[in-house]
Amino acid sequence: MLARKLFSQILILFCLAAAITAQAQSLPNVTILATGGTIAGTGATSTTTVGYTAAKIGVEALIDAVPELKKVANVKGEQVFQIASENMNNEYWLKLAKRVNTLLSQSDVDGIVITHGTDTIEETAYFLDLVVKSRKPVVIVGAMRPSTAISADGPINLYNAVLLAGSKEAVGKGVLVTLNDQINAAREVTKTNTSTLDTFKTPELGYLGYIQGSKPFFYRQSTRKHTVESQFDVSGLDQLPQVDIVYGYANMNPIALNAFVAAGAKGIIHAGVGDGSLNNTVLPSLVEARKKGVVIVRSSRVGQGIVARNGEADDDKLDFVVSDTLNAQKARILLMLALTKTTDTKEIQKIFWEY
Ligand code: DAS
Repeated sequence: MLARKLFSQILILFCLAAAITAQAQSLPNVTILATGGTIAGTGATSTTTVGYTAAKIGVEALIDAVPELKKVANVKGEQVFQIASENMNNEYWLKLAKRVNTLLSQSDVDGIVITHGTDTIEETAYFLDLVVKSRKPVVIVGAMRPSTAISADGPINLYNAVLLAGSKEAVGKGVLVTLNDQINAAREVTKTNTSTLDTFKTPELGYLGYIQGSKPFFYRQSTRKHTVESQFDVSGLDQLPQVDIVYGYANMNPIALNAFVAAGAKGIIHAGVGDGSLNNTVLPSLVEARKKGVVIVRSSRVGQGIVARNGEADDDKLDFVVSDTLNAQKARILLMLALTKTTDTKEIQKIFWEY
């Protein structure tokens, strides 16, 4: 009698184990790479939504705070670094990109989520969009409220990011940014509000899609080169060329520009007024910089629209490049990577029209 009871208990345990294994095998394997930011932030009280400290909570605590993750993926966590993302730099980018590519080359990794501060999410996303060597989903996620706040947005954003990174719909779409149930493309996404939950938008060109009821919905995709179509490879790099940004405004002067060039900048992004217009006070310094071999890219501080080649300046004569629709911070990223390949301005202009 006892033996029969024991046998049936063992059988039940075996069936349970088999069911759990089957469920785990049916779920995608998603690795969460944590880098800091508000999503890992803590405030003094539950109503502290400004003046909190970013980058305090580790990846395991972020995962433990959302037990629902286990329903949508087999999740592993790694703390790559722990910073407020205003402190992001090229060294962190290279470290992150190399780790992403190593993990994505493994057959037991189906997708990656990167938790990140919101201040430079759009830059990290675009950098990775240009250097990730896989079609597998890479989803970057942040939060606008710290984890300790009432209605913190981090947990639901992380849940959405993990289900998106494990979805077949996200395969081949390039690096994605998701917060607030919205899905944005890395190339065009930008932070549009200093503090609201819906801050990440793709003004004019629009979201790629939404996440609703634990399911991603796509309505368009980027037409520019990214990930496996990209010629850029950081595997052998331990630094990136210095490229700086000069901001255009009324009554501008060339002091900052001259300082960047003197400090050894290999490229300058000029975030001009309007359609990338150049103030007469800085044009001579730009010409001088170009003569020294510094590559000049005309972008715009406006943020939307195409910077027309030979529109507000004779780019053919000046041997300048135009940024197409890339804002200054994204143009800087593309120029840095382009300079790892060539200093030929005709080649670089082609790159700005392809990526
Ligand atoms: N300082 C911001 C950052 O780390 C906090 C955030 O919004 O994530 O980008």
